[in-house]
Amino acid sequence: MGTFPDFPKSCKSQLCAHLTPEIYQALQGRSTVNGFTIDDAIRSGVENIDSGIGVYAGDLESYTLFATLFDPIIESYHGFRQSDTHQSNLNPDDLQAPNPDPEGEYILSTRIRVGRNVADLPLGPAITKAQRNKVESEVSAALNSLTGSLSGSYYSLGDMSEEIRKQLIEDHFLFKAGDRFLESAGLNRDWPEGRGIYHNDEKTFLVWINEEDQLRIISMQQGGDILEVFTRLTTAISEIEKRVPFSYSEHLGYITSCPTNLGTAMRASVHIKLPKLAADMEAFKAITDRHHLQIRGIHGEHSESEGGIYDISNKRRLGVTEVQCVQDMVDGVAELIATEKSL
Ligand code: ADP
Ligand code: DAR
Repeated sequence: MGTFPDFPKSCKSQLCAHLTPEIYQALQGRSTVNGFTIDDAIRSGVENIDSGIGVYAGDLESYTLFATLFDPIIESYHGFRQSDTHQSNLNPDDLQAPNPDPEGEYILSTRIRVGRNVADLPLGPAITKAQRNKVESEVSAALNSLTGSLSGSYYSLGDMSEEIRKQLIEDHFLFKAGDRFLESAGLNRDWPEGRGIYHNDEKTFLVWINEEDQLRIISMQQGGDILEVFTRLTTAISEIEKRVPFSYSEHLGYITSCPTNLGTAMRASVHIKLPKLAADMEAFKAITDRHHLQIRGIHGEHSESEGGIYDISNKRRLGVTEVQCVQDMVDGVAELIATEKSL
């Protein structure tokens, strides 16, 4: 039987905010069909007191068996109640997205990704090595059967030379080795076995296999033609789903290991240079907050901006559709550029 964690006063995570001794005690001795326990779910936030969230799910069942902890975290982070249902809309025809930077003065590149996990299998924190290798084998075979502009090749991380791996990371195509948050969640187990990347010949369509989720389906290109990036992504998702069943629930949408990605599991981002706004971060953040946008550094989560270039993306993922996620980003970026021009 576990001992209630001794969280320091400095802990600001959703885990610290919502795990009470009563909830923890009531979940002792409970485990999912994959043997995943409440201690497994909270380990990342206990070992990394500076976590923002601090919990990961080991399978779809985690979200119901540990609902007394996950539901208040999901409501606090997403503003999404236990009684709400998620709606999906992946139709590019519903997106109003003229290129906000047709002259290419501000937007360096656009990237839209979704997380997906294979139905009826555990998520990364609880998956076995054999199951993870099966995911790699089945998903890479499905990807290698894609045709036309989506056709390309799969490269497993284990067989990739360090030089190619570094180059792909530098090109922003490949994931880095899992950080300490993922390590504590059990998402880096057996690394790099079972992990890899598929990309089409133009490197505008990529799929990461067995990083934080079992699939990260990515469409990306230089410039600000967000509609073209979204259209390619929705076509790819549809083609892959014909070959691989995704874990989905009416209430939570597409199921992911981290609760922050539930629902659409979509992050639509631009790398954008806004030197004048960067000198007035209060004004910058007022615009991004108004459009539900997040500011990241240019080498991914937990990285810093470089050369006045920022990664701007939608913050909302659950309780909104994919079209709304991208619309948030398009509308926010258009206002950022208009403001930059006016300064
Ligand atoms: P994710 O978006 O998959 O949750 P990260 O924020 O860590 O994860 O980003 C993963 C990689 O994608 C990083 O190398 C980051 O630089 C790159 N990336 C994100 N957005 C863009 C973009 N708009 N253009 C180019 N690269 C991007
Ligand atoms: N670092 C973890 C996860 C936060 C959300 N980002 C993800 N899922 N990549 C935290 O609890 O802060």
